[in-house]
Amino acid sequence: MSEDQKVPRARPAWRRCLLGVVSGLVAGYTALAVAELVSATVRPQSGPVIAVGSAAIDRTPAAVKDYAIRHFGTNDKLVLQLGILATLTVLALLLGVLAAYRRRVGAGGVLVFGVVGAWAATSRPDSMSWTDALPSVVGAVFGAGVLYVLMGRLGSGKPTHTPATATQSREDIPTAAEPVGSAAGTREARWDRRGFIIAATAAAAASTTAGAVGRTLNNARGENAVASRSSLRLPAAASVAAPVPKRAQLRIPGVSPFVTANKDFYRVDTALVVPKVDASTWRLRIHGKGVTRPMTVTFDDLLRRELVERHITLTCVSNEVGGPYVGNARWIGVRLADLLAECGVRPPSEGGRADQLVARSVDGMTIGSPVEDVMDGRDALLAVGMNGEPLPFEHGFPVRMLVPGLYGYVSACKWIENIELTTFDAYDAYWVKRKWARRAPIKTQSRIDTPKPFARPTTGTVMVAGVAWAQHHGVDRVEVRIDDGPWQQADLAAEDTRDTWRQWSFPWKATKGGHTLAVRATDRAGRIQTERRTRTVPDGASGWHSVVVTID
Ligand SMILES: Nc1nc2c(c(=O)[nH]1)N[C@H]1C(S)=C(S)[C@@H](COP(=O)(O)O)O[C@H]1N2
Ligand SMILES: [Mo]
Repeated sequence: MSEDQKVPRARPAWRRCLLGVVSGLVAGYTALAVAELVSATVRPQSGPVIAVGSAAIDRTPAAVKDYAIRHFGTNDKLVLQLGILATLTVLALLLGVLAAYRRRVGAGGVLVFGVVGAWAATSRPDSMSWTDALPSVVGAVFGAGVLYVLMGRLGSGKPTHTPATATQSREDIPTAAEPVGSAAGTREARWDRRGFIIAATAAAAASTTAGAVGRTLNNARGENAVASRSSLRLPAAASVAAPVPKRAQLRIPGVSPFVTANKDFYRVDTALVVPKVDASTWRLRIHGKGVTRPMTVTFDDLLRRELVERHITLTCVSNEVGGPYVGNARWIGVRLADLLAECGVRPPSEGGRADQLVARSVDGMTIGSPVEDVMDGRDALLAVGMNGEPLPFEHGFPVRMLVPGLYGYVSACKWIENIELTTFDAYDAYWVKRKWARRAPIKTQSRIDTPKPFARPTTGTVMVAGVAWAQHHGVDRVEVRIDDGPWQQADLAAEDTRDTWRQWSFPWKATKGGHTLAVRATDRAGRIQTERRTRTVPDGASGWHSVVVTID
């Protein structure tokens, strides 16, 4: 028998594939929307995209993370989430096509992704409960259900010329809802176009509503935290920061301001969702080796203590030579060394048993600092304020740590909730497990802020200016070199403290043509910033910053 005789309306394969694609996308959309809604009742971090994204961040090798930070900067997280969404879209579409031919297998595939999401969510360090699995699982069940139902509207995918082979699965038997093909004897059900469109539209519309409600609830979730921050009035510091010397701030356009505004302060962390911690329920526990009197403090306890105010320049180990991940702020907080001493902690130099202080944040980050540095008299702080306001959520509200002279990843734990005294031998913190150094004092560095690379100033005097830092040592000298000429001394702005950066400037009698400007700093111990270029991994970039300009 010939085919045209048997099957008047043989459906072309491409159309079946297309309907599979559409179904896969609707099913994937449903799964994510339902997951969003469920995550709002569990916690925002339990959603599959966030959970898988966070798991990916944790598993990213140092070199890749470094690459991501270098190329996407603070947008690295957005890029990651978009990448996950793009991957899920492709997978949904493939599962849809698969389902068009193997309905159960396709739907089962959606469930597998639910399991992956659930596993990622429950294995997060900040996951406290199996309920973190729910968004992925419930989302996947709905997604699989939608795919299964939509495929039911397609009818059989089996070749049309096998009327008598009897190998069809049960799915091929047309149901009442599926109009049977007009040709007698064929098992090919005509597809239920109307039913498909209705089901797909209904699923998409319901998902949009569910997703929007989930989003709204998730966004409203931090309400208590937001209220606890906006109602907060920080008490005045008992020990105020010495006023910044007038001459610490040069009047040169293009140079980084001495104090970095909160909105301009760089942000580096692994949090895909910024933790919103309610200050009124926040607690910090201090315990561990050599702690004879473990302590738990509330936020009010901290505010009742003597508050100190200091300018401290924070730097990220991921900052490239000439890079932007450095900022200076006026912090207010309590002296961490005092708290530790009250707990009975002694530094190793005085016989203390713990040489490492491990700070842990509410999102499971661990940051290890040398106890010796924290207790050697420098202004290591549990900070509660930044530039005259409570810490912004992005910068660690309600409390973060800061230790002048140490890169952020070994000192500056945001959203801190736990401090454990231990040893470097006994425990490796988060970044150390990922190939970064155990100990990482900030390297002496200098940066040319102006002129910008490839700028084209005109002849005459060009102001070359920037910042230099050598936290907790202090910057004593900055020199500039034009092309292969001699190093020439730059003018240093007044020093605030040795824990802050220093602006510098150099009036350059510029001549026509292309020039390379380089800068180097010398710290108070007389150490000249090394020319030797190193990568940021494992303990911070070194080398000289240089800028190429053309004078017209
Ligand atoms: N909880 C938490 N704290 C963290 C981090 C993080 O990922 N999570 N990153 C650290 C790093 S690498 C740096 S450089 C500083 C950056 O602080 P900022 O974002 O306020 O500039 O925070 C540190 N504290
Ligand atoms: Mo960092």
